[in-house]
Amino acid sequence: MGDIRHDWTREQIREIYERPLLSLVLDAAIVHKEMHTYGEVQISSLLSIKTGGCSEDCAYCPQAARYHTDIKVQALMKVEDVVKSAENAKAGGASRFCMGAAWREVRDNRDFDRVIDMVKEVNKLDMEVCCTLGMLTDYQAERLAEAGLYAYNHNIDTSAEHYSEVITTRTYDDRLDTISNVRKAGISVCSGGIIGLGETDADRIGMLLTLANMPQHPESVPINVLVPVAGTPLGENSRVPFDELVRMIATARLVMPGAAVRLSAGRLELSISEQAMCFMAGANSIFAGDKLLTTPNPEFNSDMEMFRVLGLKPKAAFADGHPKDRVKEVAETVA
Ligand code: SAM
Ligand code: DTB
Ligand code: SF4
Repeated sequence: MGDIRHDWTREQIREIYERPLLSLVLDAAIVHKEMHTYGEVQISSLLSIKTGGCSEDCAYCPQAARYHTDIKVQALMKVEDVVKSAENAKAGGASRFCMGAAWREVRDNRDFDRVIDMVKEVNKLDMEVCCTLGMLTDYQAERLAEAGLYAYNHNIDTSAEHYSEVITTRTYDDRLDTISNVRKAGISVCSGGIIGLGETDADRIGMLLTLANMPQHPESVPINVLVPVAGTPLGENSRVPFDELVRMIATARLVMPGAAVRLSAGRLELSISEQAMCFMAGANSIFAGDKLLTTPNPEFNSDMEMFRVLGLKPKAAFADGHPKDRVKEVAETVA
C-alpha cells in the first residue's frame, strides 16, 4: 500500500488527487499510519539570517528587492545571534533549525564562510541543521555537508509548466540541478512548493509528479499556502480553500509515503480542527515559532495547545538517522 515508487504517471496521480475528499483522507491516513508513527510531528524552526534585497523576481516573495513591501532589509546576522536563536528554538521543542537567506545563489565569499560557521555551531546543539540559501554548486553543497548540514531546503514551487508565470530570473532546471547537488553531497533534501499562485489542479498534480518521480523522494516535502503580501505581484491573490490544501497533503502522502509532509506557510489562518484534518491526511511536520521568515506564524503557546488537544508528540532530532549514514549503510549492504 505504501509502496515507494518513482514511476508515477500523471493519470495515476490525477486519479488519487480527484478522489472524494473523505476517501482520499482515509486512504492517506492508512498509509501514514503504516509508514510513520501516527501523531508524531517533526518541528522545524525558521530564522531569516539575511533578509530582503533579493535580486530574483519570485512573484510571491516579499524579499525580492524589486517589489515594494514593508519588510526591513537586514544584512547577514552574526553567528552568536543565530546560535542564541537556535538555543531558544530547541528549548521550545524544535528538533530542526532552518536558516534562510534572501539570496539568488550562494557565492564563495566571506558571507558563505560565516554561514559555514553557523552550521558548525548549531550542529553542536544536537539539532538537525537546515539551510535555504538559493542555488548551490556541487562544491558548495559538499562544504555545507562537511560542516555538518543535515538538510537543505530548495523548493520547486510549482509545476514546470506554470513556473515561468511566477519566476523568470532562474529556471526550473536550475532548481532541479541544485536539488541534485544537495542529494549528491549526502544532505537530506527538503523540497516542495506553494499552492495559491494562480495554478490549476493540473499544475498541482504536475508539481507532485516531479517530486514523486525524483530518483529518491525528498525526505521532507513542504506544502506552503501562499501568504499574500501587499506589494508583491500575488499580493491580491485569494486564499486557497482549506479542502484544496487537505487534498494536496493527502496526495503528497500517497505518492511519497516515506516523506515528511510539512504543513508549512499559511498555518496562521487555519483553525485547530482544520490543521487536525491536515495531520490526518498525512502531514507530519510543521514550522513552529511566531515567525516564518518575514511573515507571522502561530504563537508558540497556541501550537502547544494544539499538540495537547490533538495528542500530538514532537519527533526527536535524528530519529531517522543521518542521510550520510544511510548512504554508508547502503554501500555496506551492497559490498
Ligand atoms: N532565497 C532562497 C530560495 O529562494 O531558495 C531561500 C528562501 S525562499 C524565501 C524559500 C521558499 O519560501 C520559497 O521557495 C517559497 O517556496 C517560500 N515562500 C516565499 N514566500 C512565500 C509566501 N509569500 N508564501 C508562501 N511561501 C513562500
Ligand atoms: C518553505 O517551504 N517554507 C518556508 C521555508 N521553506 C524556507 C518559508 C515560507 C516563507 C513564507 C513567507 C515569509 O515568511 O517570508
Ligand atoms: Fe529571493 Fe528566495 Fe524570495 Fe525568490 S524566494 S525572491 S530567491 S528570497
